[in-house]
Amino acid sequence: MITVGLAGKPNAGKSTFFSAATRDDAEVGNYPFTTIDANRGMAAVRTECPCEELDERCGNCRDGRRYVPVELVDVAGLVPDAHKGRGLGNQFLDELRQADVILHVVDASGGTDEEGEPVEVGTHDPREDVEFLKDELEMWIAGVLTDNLNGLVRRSKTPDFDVEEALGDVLTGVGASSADVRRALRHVDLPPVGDWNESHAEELAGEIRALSKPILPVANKVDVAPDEYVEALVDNGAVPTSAESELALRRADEADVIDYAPGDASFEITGDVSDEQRAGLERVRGVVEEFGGTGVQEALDTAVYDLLNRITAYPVENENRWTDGSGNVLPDAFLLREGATPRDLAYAIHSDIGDDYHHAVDGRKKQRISDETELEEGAVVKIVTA
Ligand SMILES: Nc1nc2c(ncn2[C@@H]2O[C@H](COP(=O)(O)OP(=O)(O)OP(=O)(O)O)[C@@H](O)[C@H]2O)c(=O)[nH]1
Ligand SMILES: [Mg+2]
Repeated sequence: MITVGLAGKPNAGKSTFFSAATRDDAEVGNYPFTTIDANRGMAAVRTECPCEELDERCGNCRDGRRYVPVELVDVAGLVPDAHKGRGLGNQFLDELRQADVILHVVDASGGTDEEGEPVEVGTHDPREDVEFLKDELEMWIAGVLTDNLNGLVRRSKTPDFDVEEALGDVLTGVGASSADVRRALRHVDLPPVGDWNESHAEELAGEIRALSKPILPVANKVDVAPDEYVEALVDNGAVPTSAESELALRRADEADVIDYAPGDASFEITGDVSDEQRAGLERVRGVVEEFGGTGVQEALDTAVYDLLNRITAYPVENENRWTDGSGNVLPDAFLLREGATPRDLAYAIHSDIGDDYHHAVDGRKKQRISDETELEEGAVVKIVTA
């Protein structure tokens, strides 16, 4: 399961985003450090369901919009120098350990200062908030490395020392995989471990951070943010969002007052609403029309499909009807790394199926495909076991 982390300074809207994306109710407040213990819940990324190519809908999507589960973690706000224990300190970093990718929620409205204290909208330039998360993560990882530096140097003198293995052991605490360690070592030009000092540890930490914790900035509160701030953040790759608008739409949809599927660029009022409710929904409509949606779904999709390079693959047992053994159409969807092969899909389903993998059949061509085939987004595949 992919884990997406929500991080950023206090009061930026992380818990609001979390509640909107998961339908869990996390505590929200207009003051710093509302969240102390992390919230965890299930969110989803959205993609086109292959059942649109069939005569009937599969029953596992919403009119062709397929939602594939991912885990979402909303952590306590962090302030500069958190790695030294400021604010709530290091705890949030430990909670980001499992995160495969991080959404950095930035308050684009300029209505909170760098510590998350409310100030007049437009008075704090959010561009100042963008870099510090990366720095804090790097210093956290560098701290783990330097704390273990003496041990590493000592181990490096033993005959069967393996640098990747040793670093992998040290860095499990930050959630770096052995593949991340291997790739990071290839990207940096460092002397043998026996000669490392703190600056070498910091250099490696930068690479490890980039590989194991990619960050997507999210420009939140666009409903009240000055255009200048939003544009500047978007130019820097941020996805504009209004978590509060998304929360309002999801709640109204659950109450059957509107028809809205997360990620849509429009919605329709279908139920009885009071004048006040209607006015609120029309305000949200203004945001949705201006930005092509609330951005919450887009942020999740961009993080998983673009930053983590995932594709969606659908295993089936019947390659003609795209069903499982019980006749369910396209029952499961798996998020695989780009370049994944049918065997990787088999392992994603279950390690036994991976071990017993014999060959695979393409659900569209109805033909056997080679083991080296790189699956594409929306692949429908029958796995045949030995
Ligand atoms: N206008 C506007 N306000 C928002 C939006 N998202 C969140 N807020 C408000 O911003 C304040 C902080 O929201 P939270 O979700 O508690 O922020 P947080 O980042 O989790 O804060 P901490 O837990 O303290 O770190 C609350 O008053 C929210 O209602 C948004 O999209 N637009
Ligand atoms: Mg919070």
